[in-house]
Amino acid sequence: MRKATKAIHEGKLECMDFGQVSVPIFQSSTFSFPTAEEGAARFAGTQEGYIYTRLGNPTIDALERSVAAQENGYRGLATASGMAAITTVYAAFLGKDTHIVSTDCVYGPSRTALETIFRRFGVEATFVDSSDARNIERAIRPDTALVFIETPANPTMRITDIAAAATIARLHGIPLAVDNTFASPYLQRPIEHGADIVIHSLTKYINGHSDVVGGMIVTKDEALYARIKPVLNHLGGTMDPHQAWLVLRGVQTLPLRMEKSQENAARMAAFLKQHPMVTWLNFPGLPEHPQYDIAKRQMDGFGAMIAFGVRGGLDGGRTVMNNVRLFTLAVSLGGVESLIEHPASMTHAGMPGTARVEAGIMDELVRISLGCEDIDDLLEDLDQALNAIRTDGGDA
Ligand code: LCS
Repeated sequence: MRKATKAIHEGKLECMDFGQVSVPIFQSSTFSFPTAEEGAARFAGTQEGYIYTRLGNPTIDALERSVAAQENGYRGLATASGMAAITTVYAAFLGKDTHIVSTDCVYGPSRTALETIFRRFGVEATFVDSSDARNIERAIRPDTALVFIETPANPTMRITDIAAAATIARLHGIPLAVDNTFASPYLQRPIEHGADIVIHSLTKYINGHSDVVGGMIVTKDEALYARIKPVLNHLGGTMDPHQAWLVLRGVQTLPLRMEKSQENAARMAAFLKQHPMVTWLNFPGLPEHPQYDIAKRQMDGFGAMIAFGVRGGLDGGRTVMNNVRLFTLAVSLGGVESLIEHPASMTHAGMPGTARVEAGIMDELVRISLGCEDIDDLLEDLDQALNAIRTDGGDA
């Protein structure tokens, strides 16, 4: 099956067939055993069958199979949130006296969790600009146990060469995990480029309707799955069946939404590029983007996220955010509605200011997530909000 077909048809239930077209919600926390012997056999792993929803559930399984198939991975593990997916992967590979190499401009809490919680458990972290993969190589130490990259990165839109990172990690025998949230499997499948683990915040494009928080871990093979699954089950950051059902509903239109959103983003990037109030623009679909060639090689499209700066710096950005009428001023991304936010004071406010600037997250950076509205309405809205800088904000 091709990817748009997979999005709709993978992950159907193979049991209990009443002819249902949609996957039912198995809103049951526990499952009965026909006999004591069978209950014991299910616990021993010698007999297939559900036990308890934290350990497995048919609705959640359907979503795991859907996303794993779209990523061309072995299997998926659904989690309560994207952060539960990330911290579960950290916990599966990191411990006392181990070290992680991570992209510096990852989603703020992915970095803060390492610098605060995991540091208390004796984990050391080095954050590098992984858009030059040689920086990953230079940061690897004998105790490095995980390489974690995010590409495109939130919010700078820097791109990391997944194949180059995978070659380096493999050479040192270290697993490579990739946060694929910004691209979604429709535009990028890291396992095809040599990654071992793919992580998603399902909250974003995969669900796509700004009504669910969820996450997913997809592994390349059975051994990695077997290593991560007990960690997830014991730490308990698992998904709920109703949550899984909502995401199963959303994922079926991922290809349609992604096509429309990225078409809107390309039009918006061209518009912002020539706007007199815009001082700089980061969008991987522009040939002047520093990693345009890498993005072109490893992605099937450039996505729908744009970062930019405006005349008047932070004050100018504030004016834009306070003057939009159609764009919604809110964090998150990847929904059908277009959003605008300010990373330095919102999503990435937990990072120390110096680390933020080093990672390219300037105070003036404004981030937009393009949704599926009519592009002309979006262009008119941002144009009037940008033009408000002339009278209202900054030094313009
Ligand atoms: N990974 C990336 C790349 C993200 O952008 C986010 C959330 C997460 C992981 C965490 O996922 P969650 O636990 O929220 O499902 N990013 C957000 C953002 O940029 N604004 O609000 C949330």
